[in-house]
Amino acid sequence: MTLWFDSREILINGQWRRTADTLGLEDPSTGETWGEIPRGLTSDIDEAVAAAEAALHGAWGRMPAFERGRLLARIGQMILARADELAQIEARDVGKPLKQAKADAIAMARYMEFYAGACDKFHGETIPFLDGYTVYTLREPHGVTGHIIPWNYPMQILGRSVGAALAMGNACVLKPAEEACLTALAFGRIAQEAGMPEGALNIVPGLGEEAGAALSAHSGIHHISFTGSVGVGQLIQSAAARNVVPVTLELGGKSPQLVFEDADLDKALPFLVNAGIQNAGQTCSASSRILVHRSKYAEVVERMAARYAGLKVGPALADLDVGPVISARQKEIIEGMLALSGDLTIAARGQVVEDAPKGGFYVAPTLMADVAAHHRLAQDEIFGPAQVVISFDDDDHAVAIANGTQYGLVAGVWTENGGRQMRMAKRLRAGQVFLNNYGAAGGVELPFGGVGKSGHGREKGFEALYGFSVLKTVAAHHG
Ligand code: TXE
Repeated sequence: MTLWFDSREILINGQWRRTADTLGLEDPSTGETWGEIPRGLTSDIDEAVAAAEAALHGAWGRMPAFERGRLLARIGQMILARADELAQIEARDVGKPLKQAKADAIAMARYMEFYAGACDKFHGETIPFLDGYTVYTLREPHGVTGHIIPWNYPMQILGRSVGAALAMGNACVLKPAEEACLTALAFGRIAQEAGMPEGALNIVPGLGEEAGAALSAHSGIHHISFTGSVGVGQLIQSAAARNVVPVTLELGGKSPQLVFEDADLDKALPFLVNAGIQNAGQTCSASSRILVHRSKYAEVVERMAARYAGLKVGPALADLDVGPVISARQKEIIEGMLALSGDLTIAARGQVVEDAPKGGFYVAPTLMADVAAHHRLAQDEIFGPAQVVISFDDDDHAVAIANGTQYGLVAGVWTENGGRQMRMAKRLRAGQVFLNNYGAAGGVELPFGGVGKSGHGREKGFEALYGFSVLKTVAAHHG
């Protein structure tokens, strides 16, 4: 595959340039290194933050809100026009099946469209106050925002985070993941072609402990948004605390789907399985726990197992059900966790296709049954194509299991009983609850984020604009 841009270049102040050192670019489908990406260092981050600060006082800072909207809309259109090409790049870089990569490209465009329309519609208000005063609020950008994103959904996570931040007039410094940064670099090229003023968007890939740590600890940033592991989220929050800057953390989960005795199983089944194996299970909102009422347990396990047995795993560009996982390290972590399944029933496994390249990072999807709610595999994020099925006796029991992990990102509920739907929506400890669906087709309009160790703050939808702006109160006394 030939890229239309130089993958070794970073974007600072509207200029593309190489870094002192590079990192290898690995193809998860083959395990082969096929190129190089930049290794951003502290000095590059310093420069990017300075460029972003300068942009706030330059053309970007002066750009009217509706012009920002036009710019984001243009970027959205250009992404759509190149969606196939971006999908090819993402599939190769992340290892995700082409169809899923295409959906991600379209979602990135949708974020641009959504936030384009929001730029000039998100504003302050006037507040009735004492006689002789006029009081109003201004919604202002934080200033320089840092964005550290992972490798699992580079386009979607970039879109939701950078899209909302730019919409509010922030100047961004983006540190994509070292495992997959190509579409972020492509986004930078597109944004520039669309007319992004210099310094408004700076992109510096690099290692987490170098470029990422430098960005999160930088005293020149005014907000940081992070999606990734709990451990790194804790580091980011500590770094942000030292500079007293707000932080948005999205840290994954152990999201359940609850299947009650009156569930429409024909409707539920595709969601039960897809939410576990999509993107090889490397999804923050993956539904890795399926909780089933005892009366339906055997049937659900049997029907999920039948689907698992038909799952085909292979190279991203072959566009099968499941691609490889991102890296040899991630494969090792997942297999290490699955090795803990000795006391469980393996209900079914998917198949790695025979002609899958031997060096690729393939993991056979695994469905585990008869799992106790406190088992490690039912408590810890696996971040691979694996699900556990747990039985429950009644509604209270289901809620206790569902809420019984350290996470709280997403929950799905399958029941035809309207009263139970409403009760569950209130009782489940999660940032998003889906009733008789799961994931709502991505839904860029729907606020997203967690409670507990899943993080805090909300991205996506209109709600994100609160997080990426700061309120100023103006009180005028005029007698
Ligand atoms: O994540 P990291 P990893 C979870 C999932 C997975 C585990 C490890 O359970 O198995 O995390 O994945 C940057 N300072 N999720 O190791 O390290 C890094 O460069 C600043 C859940 O890939 O958290 C990358 O850009 N930044 C998840 C980003 O953080 C640092 C998505 C994510 O990497 C840093 C990914 C540091 N010290 C993993 N160290 C989700 N919520 O969707 C790393 N980074």
